[in-house]
Amino acid sequence: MRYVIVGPGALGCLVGAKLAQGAAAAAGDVWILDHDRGRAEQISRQGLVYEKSGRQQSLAVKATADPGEVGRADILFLCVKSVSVQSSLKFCRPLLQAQTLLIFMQNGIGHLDYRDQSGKAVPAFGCTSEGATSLGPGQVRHAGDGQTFLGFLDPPDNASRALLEQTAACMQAGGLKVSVSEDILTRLWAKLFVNVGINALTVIHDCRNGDLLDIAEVRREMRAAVAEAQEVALAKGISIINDPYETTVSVCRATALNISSMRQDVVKKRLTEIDAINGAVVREATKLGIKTPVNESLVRRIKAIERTYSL
Ligand code: KPL
Repeated sequence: MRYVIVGPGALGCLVGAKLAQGAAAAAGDVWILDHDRGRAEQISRQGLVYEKSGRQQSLAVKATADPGEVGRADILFLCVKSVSVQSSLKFCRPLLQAQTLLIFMQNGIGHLDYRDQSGKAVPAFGCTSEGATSLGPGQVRHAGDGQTFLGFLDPPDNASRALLEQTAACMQAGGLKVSVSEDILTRLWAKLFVNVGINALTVIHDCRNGDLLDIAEVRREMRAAVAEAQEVALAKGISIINDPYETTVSVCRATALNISSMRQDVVKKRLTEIDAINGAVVREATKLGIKTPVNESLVRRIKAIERTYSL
């Protein structure tokens, strides 16, 4: 079984490392496909460096910047940021064969429309509450345990379903908590609530996930942002499985030391996923005639920070 991870950021490295651990037992192979040739060469030499609780481990993977070298992908994890989905799909197009399972792993809901651009591949979606912090090229700190869900938005054929279950089993063998969900849309929204409540606020307050809980005013803003997203979800008929605010607080605690992906983006002066997270809530709310002032304000403040990059 050939697993290909496109985008070796924090999440891509975590998924790659865990698949490499799991695939070793299942005789699969793991490739990293990276548009950055220098980084691909470095990962090829050093492997993926996985750090947990202060201990580092290097996991051998193959890495390249040339899709032709990979040949084929049985399962392709698209771990790039939502802002890069379109260009990455073009980049890895040669690997997307009939029956390739293409798993979108973006935060937010902005990428859901791209499932029509999967070519011959079968689109699936994933979301995770694992805390992962990038430590450098191909290096990741597993900063907090979470749970990962994988699933299809459209009913799959039997072979694709079996492939997704096999993938989940491989990640489990690597030590992640992974389930195949029959209602991934609900899970994607459940993850959206968490990102709505955490990511932008960690940028605005320049803090780790856990620190958000220390200030009453910040907790109030988190609660209000999540409540707006919940109202939109309910109006759209999305099921709510757990209390969104309580879940957000639990994720803050479980990933207390993690630097959120949005804060990692801002530190590196990269465009953030604000449009796919709080921005998506605002867009959906507008269609439904619902007011979302807290999310609008979060979007405005993050965009103002992005504008300072060029100064
Ligand atoms: O998904 C995350 C992110 O940083 O994007 C959380 C769960 C908030 C962990 O940091």
